[in-house]
Amino acid sequence: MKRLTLTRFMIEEQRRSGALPSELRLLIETVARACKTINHAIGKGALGEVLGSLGSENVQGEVQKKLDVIANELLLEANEWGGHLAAMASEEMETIHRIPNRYPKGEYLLLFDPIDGSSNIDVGLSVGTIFSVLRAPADASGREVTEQDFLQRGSEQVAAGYAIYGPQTLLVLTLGTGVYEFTLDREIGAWKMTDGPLKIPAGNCEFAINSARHKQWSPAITRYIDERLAGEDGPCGKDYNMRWTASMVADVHRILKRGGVFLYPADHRHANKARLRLMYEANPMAFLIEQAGGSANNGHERILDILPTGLHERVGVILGDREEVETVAAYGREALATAGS
Ligand code: AFP
Repeated sequence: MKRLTLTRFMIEEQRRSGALPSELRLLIETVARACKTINHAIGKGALGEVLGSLGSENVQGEVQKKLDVIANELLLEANEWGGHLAAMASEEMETIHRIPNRYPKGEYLLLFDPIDGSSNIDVGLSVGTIFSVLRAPADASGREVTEQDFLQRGSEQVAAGYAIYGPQTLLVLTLGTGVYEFTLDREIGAWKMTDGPLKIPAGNCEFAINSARHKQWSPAITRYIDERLAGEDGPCGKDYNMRWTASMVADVHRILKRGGVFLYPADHRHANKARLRLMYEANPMAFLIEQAGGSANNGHERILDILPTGLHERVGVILGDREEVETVAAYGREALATAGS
């Protein structure tokens, strides 16, 4: 079966819609090439001396794994000379990375979590790279790009995707016209389309949540999970399954392929305490999920509508099957109405 390569897919998309600028196509090609290099580094494992921690902490106060830093450097080096970008931002860097003056600047902003799920690296579980592309403000071409230029709603994204470094090496991408999956042909190093346009299958009774955090849950989340744990004897009338990989990329990919819902709610006791980062985790995943017919909110507000106040802002995330996500939001509205009455 002849499969489209990523390059041919994007060139044909460019011809079909005329809406895919060459600069954006070349940016995605560059990111995809960097993900191949990251995949190679991860695949070496202990043999490549790339496992374990550095002993340092990142801006999030999280222990940095060697591969967090390696992957971050690979993405910066691959993307800073191409002329597509005005600047980059990463989970691993406190502030933005401007394009050095020795290189031409472009009109896009690239944000990424270089290794998502890094706590899984040393134990051989799937991890990934998440990326998001925004346009730099029109007036930015005549001045230095600032962090403020990145603080755009997720609905402004022009592309988003992730790579998964697992049993297969996958790249899942949206350019705003559907979600497409590419598998790395490791023999020739080409990304080949293996699925798409992806649509989240409805009715899969499967939820992903870290149940150890139940003390953080609001009454609405607790009600939603308790009902699913009650299974066919409870109000759902059917049994549910649970999965938690501690790698958002892996959980989101499972949902895109077979349905279900992912929940990492904000801490109910301290509304500003959440785990996942808005700009380079929640926003790109929300864009992909919505493009595949699903929903993504923070329990009451659509993720892609949130106006960021900081580069590393965190947010509660409920995403996946539209009906399940809406059920959680409805329980939240009911809980608010009850509390207010
Ligand atoms: P790390 O990259 O620090 O491992 O965090 C992964 C993650 O951001 C996301 O991919 C997971 O869904 C979530 O954190 C797992 O959080 P818990 O470790 O609290 O389950």
